[in-house]
Amino acid sequence: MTMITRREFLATAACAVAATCLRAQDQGKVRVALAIPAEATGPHMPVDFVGLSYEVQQLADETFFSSQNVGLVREFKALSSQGVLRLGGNTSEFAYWKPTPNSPEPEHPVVREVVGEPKPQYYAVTAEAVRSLADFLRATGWTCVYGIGMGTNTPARAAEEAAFVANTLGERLQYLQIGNEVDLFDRHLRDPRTWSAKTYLEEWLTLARAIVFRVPSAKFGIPDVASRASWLTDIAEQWPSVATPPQVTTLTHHYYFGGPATNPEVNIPNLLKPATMEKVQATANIATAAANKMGVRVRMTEGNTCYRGGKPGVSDVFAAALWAADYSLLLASNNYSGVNLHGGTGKSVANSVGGFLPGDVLLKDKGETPEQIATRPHPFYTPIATFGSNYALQPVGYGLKFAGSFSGGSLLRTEFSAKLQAEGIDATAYAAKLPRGETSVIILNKDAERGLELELDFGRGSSGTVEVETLHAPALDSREAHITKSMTTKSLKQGKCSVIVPHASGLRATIS
Ligand code: BDP
Repeated sequence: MTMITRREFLATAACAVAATCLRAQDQGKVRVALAIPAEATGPHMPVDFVGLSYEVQQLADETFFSSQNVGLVREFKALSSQGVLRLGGNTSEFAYWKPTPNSPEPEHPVVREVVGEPKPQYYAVTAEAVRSLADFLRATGWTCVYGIGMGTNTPARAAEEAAFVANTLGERLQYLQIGNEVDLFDRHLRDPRTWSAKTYLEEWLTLARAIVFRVPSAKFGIPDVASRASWLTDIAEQWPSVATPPQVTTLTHHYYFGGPATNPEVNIPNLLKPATMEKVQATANIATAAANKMGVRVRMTEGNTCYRGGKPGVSDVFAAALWAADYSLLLASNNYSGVNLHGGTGKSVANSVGGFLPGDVLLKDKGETPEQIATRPHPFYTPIATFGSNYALQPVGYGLKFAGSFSGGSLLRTEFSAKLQAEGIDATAYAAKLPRGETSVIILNKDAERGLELELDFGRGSSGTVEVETLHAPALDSREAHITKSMTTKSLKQGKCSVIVPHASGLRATIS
């Protein structure tokens, strides 16, 4: 038996009470039996599945990704002991490499200014910032997917930066990316008449080859599109005809459920309804088919609930936790190698979308005072919020963490989600064999009203105790989330146990 502190006891007791209240409010309970398969025939979920995405501009503050920034180090470690930090975003196109304090600023091309896209405000990424990043990665146990600009960069500068980054990050560098959301370059960075997956690939090869010349072992993720998954198909088709191809280990794309904040369609019911995940599945089908053709895996390197910085009341509430857990596990069951949810400081993300966050305007129009608005995380979707020098995991981050408990395991192939939805409840479920051999099931009851009573059948031969952990908050629109371990363990009876998953909550049952 594990000892728990008084504080933990009170938290757990409060949760048990809360869960009872929630159950009392459940409008009818749906009863379903789920038979957990014995064999893990599904994809392996890498230990570093969990990831975060930040703007490259975040590096302009050399003290941010630093081992001295203890609050941020703590939150990264709490989210995952082995995550992946991806640096990219719109601002990556306006970074220039500054190897020494005396290096002059290069000449920059003129680009079109478009509403919603970042203003062409150039800034330096210094050697000091990269050194500090390396220390931060060592302190957190994380690795990095490092974004080099494409929009306004030159092959010579890209190669020089890559060489320094590869050398300084060493094995903490997973791979490089060149260019962010290249499928949108026709808006402001390239000629819309000629820009395509084909012209992109030609340009990419020039930059990647310049990098490989300096860093022969360089690995790449490609193409980091915003939404056109068809570019992955195009690239996979063109790839066999590329002479001496650079080493691509991962196909990458982004995903935002919707946006911007002013869009009324971006709301909790739409975020959580099954049709949202059906669209995610459709994109995953395209992406994984392309990846299989190239013999690589897919990573969703940047995404979240609502683009242009998120929507208050949707991105920063408990609904986002359930969305993040469901989204991550759906991608894991599609053999994705990981998910990077976008966030960072309000300033860096505001700069990435043209200087301000539409969510702020929304709150102001609703009559919130600047003091009230300041209590919100900025950007609204950030998994880890910055409040002065304090950092705090947000609901969306708790959802990612909950899903991340399967990391290192192998998924069991099930039809659970279809079965639950056939019963008319908006719930999904996933199962995995964990690295130490335990079988674990995660049930996400996204339904706003109905509770679930599940009979989990682990098979007649199964015995042992069942540990239960819940993902919960008072309501879908609460600006909080909790992951709580139940104090009591249940025993399997003839391989079975029953659990109740109240509406708007998640539950993880693990047999040891
Ligand atoms: C993506 C950009 C990123 C933005 C984000 C957003 O890559 O820089 O911060 O959207 O709109 O398109 O919130």
